[in-house]
Amino acid sequence: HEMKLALHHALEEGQFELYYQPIYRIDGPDLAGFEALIRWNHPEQGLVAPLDFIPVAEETGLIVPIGEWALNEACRTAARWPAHLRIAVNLSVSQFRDAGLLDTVRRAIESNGLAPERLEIEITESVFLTDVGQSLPLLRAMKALGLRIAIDDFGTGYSSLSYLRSFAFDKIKLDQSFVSGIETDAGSLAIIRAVVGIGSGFNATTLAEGVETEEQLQALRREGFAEVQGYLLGRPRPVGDTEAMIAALTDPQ
Ligand code: G
Ligand code: G
Ligand code: MN
Ligand code: NA
Repeated sequence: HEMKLALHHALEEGQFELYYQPIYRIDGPDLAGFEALIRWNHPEQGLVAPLDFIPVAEETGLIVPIGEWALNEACRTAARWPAHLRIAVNLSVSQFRDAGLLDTVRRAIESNGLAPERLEIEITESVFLTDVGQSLPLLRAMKALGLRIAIDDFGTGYSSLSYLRSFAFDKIKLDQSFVSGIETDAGSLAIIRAVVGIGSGFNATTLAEGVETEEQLQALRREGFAEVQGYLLGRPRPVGDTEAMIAALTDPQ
């Protein structure tokens, strides 16, 4: 249909762009890296958010070439940053049905000369709802390449916790809905504490998403979260702004 043609055209015409949102270690706070978030520069509609086109890309299979572009662009960009900065890239569950995914990931790091431990793959827990027989070996193969694997939007999916035993995630990204309730809602605080326990028990880094206030940041620090991301610390920005920010941090003047 129309949207499929438009997305195909967008890829050929270079209308996709990556924005980068900073991720901080909560102590310091020190910059740990960035999450790459795709945008579509539509010639008439302007900047289109991923929720308005990623679902169609998934249904039509175009997520495979679009995802390959995003992965390569993120690795190409991060390869010129200081080596202590990581790059996180989101993968849709539907990308795990593509037999070429592992080769795509390997090519993205090798052709851009990015040290594999600098790349973090973000995947939601729904990857464990379907096709576990295919996605689990793929996750393990990616880890064997030296990449880090993060579970995204943690706590919002439909799967049970049992998948945590079947794969050693490097990071747990707690969904922002729990962060927004941290001061007002005893249930959110209880979940935040439980996730700190899960992270320490599974040796996974804990990251809280959607941090918007100083009070939330302080509560997360007090509860022992390791990393934070959110509008309080920095919004997703284009590559030029992102690299100006990196330069200002690393350049003594
Ligand atoms: O940036 P927000 O920026 O609106 O992102 C919305 C959603 O889009 C998030 O759930 C994120 O995981 C997803 N997303 C952003 N960039 C990409 C991408 O490059 N590939 C895939 N598959 N999903 C992405
Ligand atoms: O699903 P994923 O976590 O990959 O997507 C992150 C989404 O959250 C993106 O759309 C991003 O723009 C958005 N986001 C990042 N920080 C904040 C924040 O502090 N508040 C809100 N409301 N959204 C945020
Ligand atoms: Mn994400
Ligand atoms: Na998320």
